[in-house]
Amino acid sequence: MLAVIKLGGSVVTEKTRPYTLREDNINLFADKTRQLYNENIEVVIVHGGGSFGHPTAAKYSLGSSEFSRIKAYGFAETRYWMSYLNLKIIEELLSRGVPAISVQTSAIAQTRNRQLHRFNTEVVNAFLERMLVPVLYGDAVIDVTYGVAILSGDDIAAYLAQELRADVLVYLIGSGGVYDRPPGRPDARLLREIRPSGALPQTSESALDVTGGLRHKLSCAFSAARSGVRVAIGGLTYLREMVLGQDAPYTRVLPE
Ligand code: IP8
Repeated sequence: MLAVIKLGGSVVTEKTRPYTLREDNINLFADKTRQLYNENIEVVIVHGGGSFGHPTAAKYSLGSSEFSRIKAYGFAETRYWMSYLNLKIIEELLSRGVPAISVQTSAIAQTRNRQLHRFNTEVVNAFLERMLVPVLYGDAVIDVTYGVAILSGDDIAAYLAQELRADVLVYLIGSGGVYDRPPGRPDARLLREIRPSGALPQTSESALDVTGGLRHKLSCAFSAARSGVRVAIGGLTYLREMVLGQDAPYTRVLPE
């Protein structure tokens, strides 16, 4: 069984406090991944930028057109912070005996018009064949139209799930699933199912997000679901249940 897990930036970092890790969640994620790995479930991890990637990319307007010397520096700084965050996650997995291997996204992916254009899936597959756990991330990448762009981990996870014919794609998010209204509100209700033809939930994303937040995540999730991958969106607590398709409080993404 193959699971592609997108580990949301808001799960592993404090989204409102720049460059701050959520170490408790990183540890819990590593514990749960060890359990899956020990049950011979193949895992590919893709993490988001959280308060490491997004503020840096925004500071240098990496998503806008016109490349410049200052953007070159911003590209390098964004890459630095993403590598830093990636290594923190890898460290915890390795210390639990999980053979996690960092895959530098910008070395194997490019965009055109800010859409995924080239991606070396073979290298990810070759790592899987050798019982490794590849850990990729949303990243600053070469864009053949605009010079550079930000490629979201949400796109990478959906793309890989389809290309590798994963059994399941899980989006782990800080709020624990998709709600009918902003999750902080007392009357907010977890949606147990969501489909593209239904109304999109209202969100109140205040933290800086250069890649489009929940709306973008849902469009990636729907495209994977339409291609036949089972897709779930939920919190870290129920990672195992989502991977195995068991009943628990999370959101199932239906193809139509
Ligand atoms: O948080 C964005 O990845 P995401 C990565 O998965 C950067 O959208 C560098 C902001």
